[in-house]
Amino acid sequence: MPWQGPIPKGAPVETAPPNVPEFKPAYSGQTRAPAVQTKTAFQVTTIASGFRNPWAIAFLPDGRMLVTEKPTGALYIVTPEGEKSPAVSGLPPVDGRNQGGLLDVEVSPDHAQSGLIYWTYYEPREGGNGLAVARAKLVDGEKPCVENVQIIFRMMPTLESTLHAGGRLVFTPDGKLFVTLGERSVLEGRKQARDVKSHFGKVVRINPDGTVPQDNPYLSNPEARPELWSVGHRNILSAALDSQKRLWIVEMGPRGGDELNRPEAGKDYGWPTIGYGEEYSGEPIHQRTQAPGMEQPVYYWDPVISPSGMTIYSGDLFPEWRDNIFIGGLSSEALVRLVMKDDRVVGEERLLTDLNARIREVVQGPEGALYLLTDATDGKLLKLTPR
Ligand SMILES: [Ca+2]
Repeated sequence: MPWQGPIPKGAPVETAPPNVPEFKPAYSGQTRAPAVQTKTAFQVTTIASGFRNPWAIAFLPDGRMLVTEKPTGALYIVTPEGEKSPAVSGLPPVDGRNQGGLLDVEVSPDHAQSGLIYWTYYEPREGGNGLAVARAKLVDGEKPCVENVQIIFRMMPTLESTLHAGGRLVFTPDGKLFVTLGERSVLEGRKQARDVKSHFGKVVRINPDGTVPQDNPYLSNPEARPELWSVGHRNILSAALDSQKRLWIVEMGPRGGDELNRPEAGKDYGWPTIGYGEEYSGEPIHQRTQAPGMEQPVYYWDPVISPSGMTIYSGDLFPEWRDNIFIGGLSSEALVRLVMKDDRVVGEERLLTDLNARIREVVQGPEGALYLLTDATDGKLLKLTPR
């Protein structure tokens, strides 16, 4: 349970009525934190455009960026000035329907020596599909390619769905790799979100070569998938480490019920048994919002923001933003900013609403600027700097 002290009062940024007014927060400040406003003047610069529904950005050590395109499965190298390489060749084919495709990309912490990059994608399989994590050596040049592609993790079981893949990758300073996994949306997948025999609706933790860390929390349960870190999630499209190197995630909820969580080893986050939303039809999903043995979200949104992408700011360009959580908003068409105190949300802001753009990704660049992707058939790579 997070800190229970008094939180500041004030009108929230959200003014629309909730979809599920009968669900009440478990504690004061769990939703609709007071609105706050950034004081630093800033500007938004378009670095590059023409990306077909881009999904993720990762920085190479020399300051260039890797950018993924979801439906096409294309990976590009983009200079800070916006010059785009030809698509990197050698990636395995993706199932690019709907929410599938090429998703996250990360640069290995030892990239300067190994040349390795990691990515997630919806993998076409015999009898269905599923999320996969691959790594390979990036070979630069006029026609960039990847060499020695290895699939290091496969979400199991195989099932047919073009929805809720999850797919964010986060390296930790102790040399592990977190992968966030969705529950596939279809009923058969949703039923497995709290089932330790399935990868659906989980955070998993692996070594960068795909092997299982020997201190993973479910290893003593012979029925459990050994990669599991936490269970009971819906669709995790946002994940980042804070200054203490702890993992935070945001889950895409149903109608109402997007959740900010800080997943801890071996804990159950309750989906689909508890939550704060309802079916898109208006039918109930949950009888209740709390249950023994299941964790409460740190914060939730109803109506939803539709989260995708996340960074916890640690740069020098915007001192007032340090340790704030930034989340891309799809349906909310905003960059959502959360001000934190002792692991509670004490302020919320919606930035960039004048762009009228779905924000898919937000990462901090090496110089402390924020870099964003808009989700559109002509998606843009944007940079946010002080004016
Ligand atoms: Ca939950």
